[in-house]
Amino acid sequence: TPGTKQSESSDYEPSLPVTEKSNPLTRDIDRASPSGIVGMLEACDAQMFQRETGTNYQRLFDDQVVTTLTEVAKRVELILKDPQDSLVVLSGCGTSGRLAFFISRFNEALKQLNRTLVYSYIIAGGDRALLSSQEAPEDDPELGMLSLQKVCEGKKRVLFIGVSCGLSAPFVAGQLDFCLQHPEVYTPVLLGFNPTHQARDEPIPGCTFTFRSVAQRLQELAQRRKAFLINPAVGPEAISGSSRMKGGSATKIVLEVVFLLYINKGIAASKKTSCLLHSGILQHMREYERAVEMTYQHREGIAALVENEGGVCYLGWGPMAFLGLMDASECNPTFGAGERKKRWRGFIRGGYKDLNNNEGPLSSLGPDFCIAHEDFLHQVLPSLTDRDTVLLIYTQSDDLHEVVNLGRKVREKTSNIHAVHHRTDSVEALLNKLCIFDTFWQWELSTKLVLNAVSTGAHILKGKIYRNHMIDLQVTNSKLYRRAARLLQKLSGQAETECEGALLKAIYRADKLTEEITSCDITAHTQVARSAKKVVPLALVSLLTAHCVVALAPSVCECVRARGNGPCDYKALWVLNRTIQVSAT
Ligand code: S6P
Repeated sequence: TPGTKQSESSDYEPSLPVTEKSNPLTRDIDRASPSGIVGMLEACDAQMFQRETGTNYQRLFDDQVVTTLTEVAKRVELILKDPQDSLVVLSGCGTSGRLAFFISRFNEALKQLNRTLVYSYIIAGGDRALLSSQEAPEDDPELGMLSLQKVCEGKKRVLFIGVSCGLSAPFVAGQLDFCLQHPEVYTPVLLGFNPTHQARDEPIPGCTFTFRSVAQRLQELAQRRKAFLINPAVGPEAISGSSRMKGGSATKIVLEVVFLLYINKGIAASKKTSCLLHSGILQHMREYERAVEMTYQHREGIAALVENEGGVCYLGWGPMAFLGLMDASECNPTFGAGERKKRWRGFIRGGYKDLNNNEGPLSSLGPDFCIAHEDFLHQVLPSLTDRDTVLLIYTQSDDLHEVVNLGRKVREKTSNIHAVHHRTDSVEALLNKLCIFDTFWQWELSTKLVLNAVSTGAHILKGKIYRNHMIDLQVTNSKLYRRAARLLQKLSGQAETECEGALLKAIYRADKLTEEITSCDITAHTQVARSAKKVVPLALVSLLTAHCVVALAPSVCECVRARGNGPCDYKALWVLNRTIQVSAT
């Protein structure tokens, strides 16, 4: 089975796919100091490159994975050689879709080489999902299929790369199924980080296939190189299920090592043998590994950024700025971070002109979609205080006068201003612009890791995480609904039916489960959950405190801790709830 070796005897939480397991390395991350948090994230990220683990899952550096990447690289080359009527389409939901967009910027590199642009992206929910959480379209396979059809209209050869870290998104399954039905045009590639047998097998309403059945069909075709499966395990996420972290980083690494083969110094891959391609891929992967190591050499600097109280703004220049927009947009669904004054926001120098997205300016959708530095100056700067943090993100290629000018304006309002700055001292890299490409991709990865660490760490310190689980997740699609139900079971120790019942009561704000509620399907539940707040905390507290006065706990983690591992400490919970009620009023 691609993705797995023979035995998994030493596996833990065997019923869960790798991407949903809780990572033993971060079990106490909620109690760690800022520096301790960053240290744990470092250990987790290092797992991406681990050659040998006790679990026997296929890994990034495994021969079979690198060979598949080599084959995919050859398909990319065919398209680059004959770009008329051809396309490489990258697609995904949430973070995977944002990375599809980000990586499709390889077009910029092709532009510099005077080559025809071949990369295109699809994100579930359209471009607004680049900047905000749109979790529902993830469940819609037909939408996936239709959007693929639209992008590929008139094309004769398409290399479709569907990214779903958990091998779970119906949106991507619909697209892959469509590719399998039209092999004369489409070569499907599936990228994710679970072995095939752990792909999601839940029925998809209105479909005859599940994600797993699609993955299995791909696997059969992969033997004849008519489809490709890239699914190494990179270890469980630092925060369970948060695939924006390692899943996102590994997506970036895997796709870039393939695409880089044709950019680097303009060497045509056709002149390279399979063996050279193979070693080129390995070499790039090692460079990314080194970039990760070098990033965490700044552990204390990153840790200092983790301690922030108010709002956080990322002000970025160049492509790197999108990483700020991406990280900020992910805080809301991941941690339930929504309070206006404590918002995470990202800004890019020239706004939509610099973003260069398919649908153009989206500012009319509301203030959260105003993303230019100008917008920051008008909307945010006037009310900025010392409690707020501003992080400048730039490289040596950006206009340093501009950086300094904006930095000065911010400094008048808050002393909490910091920078992620990349530069190279290599003369060769400075002289040869093509050479700098490698460095750029690694700078981007490094920036992504820093921002992920800052936002994840800050929310841990704010009490949004219990052990390594996000408690206040939004239950806005079927994957998150299932994850929430599982989490309730794990933390309350109660039976599946009780937990799902408590979840539904919290979604519908109901004392009893009526037939009207229980007869609805998950899609309907998640639609209602979209406008309900603190669903999981409420369900959990109600499961834990049968007779307590229950408030909507701002830090439900304290409630769970009060319970400890033994019987519920009702007195502690009651006192805690009183405190919460008093502080709330
Ligand atoms: C995860 C993030 C989500 C996922 C999305 C797609 O941290 O909040 O938006 O990216 O659910 O997941 P997957 O497994 O299909 O890549």
